[in-house]
Amino acid sequence: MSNFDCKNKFKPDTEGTYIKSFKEYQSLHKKSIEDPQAFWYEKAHEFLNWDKSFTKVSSGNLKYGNVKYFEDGYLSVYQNCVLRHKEANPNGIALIYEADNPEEARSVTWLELSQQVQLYARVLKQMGVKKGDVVTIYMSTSPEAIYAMFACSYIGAVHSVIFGGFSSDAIKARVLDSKSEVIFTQNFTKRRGRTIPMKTTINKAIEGIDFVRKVLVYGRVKNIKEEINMKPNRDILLESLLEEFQEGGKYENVYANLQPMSMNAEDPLFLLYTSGSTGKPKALIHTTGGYLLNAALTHKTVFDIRKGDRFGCVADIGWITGHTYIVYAPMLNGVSTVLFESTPDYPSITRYWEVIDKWGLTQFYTSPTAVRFVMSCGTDPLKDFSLKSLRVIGSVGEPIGVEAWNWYFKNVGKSRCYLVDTYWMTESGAIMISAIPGATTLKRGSATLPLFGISPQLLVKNGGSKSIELSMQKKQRKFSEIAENDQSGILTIKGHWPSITRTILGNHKRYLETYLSPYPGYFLTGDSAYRDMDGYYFIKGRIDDVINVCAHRFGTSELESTLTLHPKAVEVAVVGMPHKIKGEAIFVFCVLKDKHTEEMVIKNELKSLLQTSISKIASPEHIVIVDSLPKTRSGKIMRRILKKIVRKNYEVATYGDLSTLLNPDSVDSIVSNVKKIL
Ligand code: 6R9
Repeated sequence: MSNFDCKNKFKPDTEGTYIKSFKEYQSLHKKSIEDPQAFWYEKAHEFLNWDKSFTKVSSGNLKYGNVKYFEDGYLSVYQNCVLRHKEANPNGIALIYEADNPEEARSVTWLELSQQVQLYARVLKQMGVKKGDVVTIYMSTSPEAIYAMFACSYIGAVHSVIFGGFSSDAIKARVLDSKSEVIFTQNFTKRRGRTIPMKTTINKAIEGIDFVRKVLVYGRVKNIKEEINMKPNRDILLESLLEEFQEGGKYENVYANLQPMSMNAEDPLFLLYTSGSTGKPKALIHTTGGYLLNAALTHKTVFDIRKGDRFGCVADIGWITGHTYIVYAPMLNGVSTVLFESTPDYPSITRYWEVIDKWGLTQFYTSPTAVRFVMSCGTDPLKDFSLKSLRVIGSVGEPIGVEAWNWYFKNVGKSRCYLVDTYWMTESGAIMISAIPGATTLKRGSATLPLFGISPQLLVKNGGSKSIELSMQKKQRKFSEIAENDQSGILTIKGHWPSITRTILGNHKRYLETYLSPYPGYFLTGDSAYRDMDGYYFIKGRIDDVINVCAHRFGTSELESTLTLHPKAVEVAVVGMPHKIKGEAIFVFCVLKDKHTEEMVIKNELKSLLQTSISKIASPEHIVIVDSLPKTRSGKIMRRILKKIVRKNYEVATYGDLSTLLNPDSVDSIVSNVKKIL
């Protein structure tokens, strides 16, 4: 852990921050764990407007997975996310749309947002969508997708947003699983200037699925001749339908008085598919009250949200990060939110910095993979941008190695902004571990400390002599909590919090088995972590990402962050391969900044970097230089594909669910590179 011993003495601007000091954080966190009923009662009234208040804060437990929050309370999502801000500030900017082409950028006021959501809701109503029905949204990150999302909760429907880049097979699996009868999509999308079909992808996905009754198609790309094959009676152009509900339209007065649905706090708000390491993707369900409350509270706390802020999360809405921190949290907190449809290098590598300066963004939130990418282009692209409006910059999705942390902090945060490394997951609904501006002293590479209601515990199987052995029933796995600091273990969360996912759609057994049964009383995150002497958490990566070489355990993220310290390495993935003598050996895949670099030289340098920085035992067996790594749309390297390849399994068909894979082409080229050496 020698990489991580730097304590950053950064002094925050405490004026105006939500949490004013470390002491305040500590006492509030203590209260949230020791007296959750009082803590959440207070926050639920501070952040949300209730149509009918609740009498009970929470009930249920992790044993049965029957946790409920605010179960007899009722609230309207539309009132909380849209209406109250429209009434207070109708002409203020709600949405900032940075379309793929910067010239198509536009903003949407709270008034416009409210009008559009109502129109979309009337359309859904007209289509016969009822409370609890699942509506699929397959659209790019755009205002229209947001209207569709809010229109769902307006009438009590549950949305299932699918990443705009997913293939027809991925969509098919999700539509079949969720039995969604109505789909929002668009004719085409734009990505890096190219026109990409969406409607025809949907056509293929739902071929033969008779229960899909309606496909509502937004004409995202205008004046285009290419055929999108509208099926009569099923497919409808959204704009023409919306017109009929507007003034002078055929349905002007139909549903004109449609009121937003008052939802029970435990009613599902949305489902979101996430893939596990095996098996088919699972739909995690998030509820209305608990999810919204923790979205708003974590956003306010972690990003130091103040009135008039312009929040820039450049994720895709199809990821949980998009749901919580592009859509729900900023809208609940009444600040402008950015919808970024493009990529960091289109039309040029200055795109992020242009967007920040153009709109005066106060927060910027992205993934380590994006940071590493802009880092690989050097600091020159930043030179014409002041970025002075920024106060907080954030990272999410994977461990951000020390190198990327330093670069981001210095060049984007100008050593003046707070850098929050936010640790959480689809299942948690909201950030679980993160620094808080104004309160937490930063440490490079650490997500730092738990947020309210989160009680992280490091567990060790079979118990350690110094730890308290927990009383366990027979047959259950024996484990103990690691009480000491300066230790690593399996990262779990003790007990529950308002935004914990309640179940997997149609498979509560799988939910219990995956998250709750392995360590009764604890939620299993699937990650391992190190807790340092000060109680700070360093996420080491997924538990399945540990490589055991000669009985020495190395976390892939530890190896990878060391390798990316090499100035010529843009991105690195490390997996273990079976080895006769060592048990497992280290296999490195590396993407280089400059393709013309002498490969032998760099391979030797990477090798000695691991030997000197970590251990001689960590010397890699093989290093392969590749053009790109297989990744999910949220930027996570799909190591399980690499693991299969280094085991000489070259049959792509046996790689399991690849629906979340962004760049399938990378796989073929890696296979042919690996075949040459194995
Ligand atoms: C929000 C999101 C969850 C997994 C999680 C962990 C990894 C997320 C991280 C991080 C280290 C961070 N992860 N944030 N690892 N530091 N700040 O990413 O959700 O797509 O469900 O992924 O991502 O491994 O278990 P999701």
